[in-house]
Amino acid sequence: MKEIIKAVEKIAIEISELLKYGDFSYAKSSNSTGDTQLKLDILSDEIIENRLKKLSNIKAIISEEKESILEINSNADYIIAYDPLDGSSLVDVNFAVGSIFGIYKGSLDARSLVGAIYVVYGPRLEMVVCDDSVRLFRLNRDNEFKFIKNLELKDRGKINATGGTQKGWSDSHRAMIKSLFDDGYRLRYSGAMVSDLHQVLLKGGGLFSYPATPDAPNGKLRVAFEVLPFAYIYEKAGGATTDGVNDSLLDIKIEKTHQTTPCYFGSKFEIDRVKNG
Ligand code: AFP
Repeated sequence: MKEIIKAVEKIAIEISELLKYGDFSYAKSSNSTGDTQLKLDILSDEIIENRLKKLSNIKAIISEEKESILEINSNADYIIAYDPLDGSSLVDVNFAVGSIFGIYKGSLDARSLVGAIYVVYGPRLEMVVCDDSVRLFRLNRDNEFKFIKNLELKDRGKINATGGTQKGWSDSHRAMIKSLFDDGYRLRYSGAMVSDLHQVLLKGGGLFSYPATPDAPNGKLRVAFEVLPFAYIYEKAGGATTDGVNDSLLDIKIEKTHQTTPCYFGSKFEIDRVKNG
C-alpha cells in the first residue's frame, strides 16, 4: 500500500505539471463510454500506467480511458482501477479536476477494496488517502505531500450537489432535492465529481447525487473507477451511500468494467432522506 501511495504522489505532481502547461485540445479518439478524449486524458493515462507498471505488487490496472484490463504481474495482489482525469471537460475553464484510484486486493469486487485515493488539481495540489482512516495531504514548497488532518463527515451537512439532467428527474428525486433546498441547503456543483465530493467531505457533509434519468438510465458515473472508490472513502469517513436501491454503493456487483450506476453520497442524515423518500 505504501508503495502505491508513493507512486500516486509522483503521478499527482506529474499530472499537475501537465495541466499547467499542456495542450488542452481534443484528441481524435473517444473512450469506451463514448466520451471524446482530450489529449490531457490520454497523457494522464500514460503517466499513471508508466508509474504503476513499475510496481511489483500490481496485478492489473483498469483505466476509464482503456477498453480492457491491462495485466501486469500475474502473481501480484493489487488491481488498481482509476480515472486519470476526472472532470477533464472543465480544464478549459480552469476549474479544479482530479484523479481517482480504487485499490482492490485479489479481485475486482467492491468488497475487495482495501483502499482508495483521489487527487485534486486545484489552486493547491491535494491528495486524500483512505485505508482505515481518511487523511488529507497537501503539497508543500519542497514538493512533498504533508499530512494536514483526518477527515470525517458530520451526521448532517448543508450542501446539495445535484447532478443529472433535471428535466429527466423522477418525481420522487425532484421532491427529495427540493425538500433539502427548502430546509436551507446550498447548491454547490461544478461538474467535476472529485471537486464536488471533496467539497462535501471537507465542509463536513451534505449530499452529492447523480440519479438515473431517461438519457442516462444507469446514471453516468462509472462503478469501478469513480463510484466505488468514493463510496469506500465516504463510508470510512462516517458517511453513507446508496444507488437508490441497495443499502450501500459497496453492495453493487461489478459485471462490466465500464458499468455505470445512479449514485448518492453524503452524511447519514441526507442518505436516510434519499432512502426514505
Ligand atoms: P468529464 O470527465 O467528461 O468532464 O465528466 C465529469 C463527470 O464524469 C464527473 O466528474 C461529474 O460528476 C459528471 O461527469 C458531471 O456530469 P454532468 O455534466 O451531467 O453534470
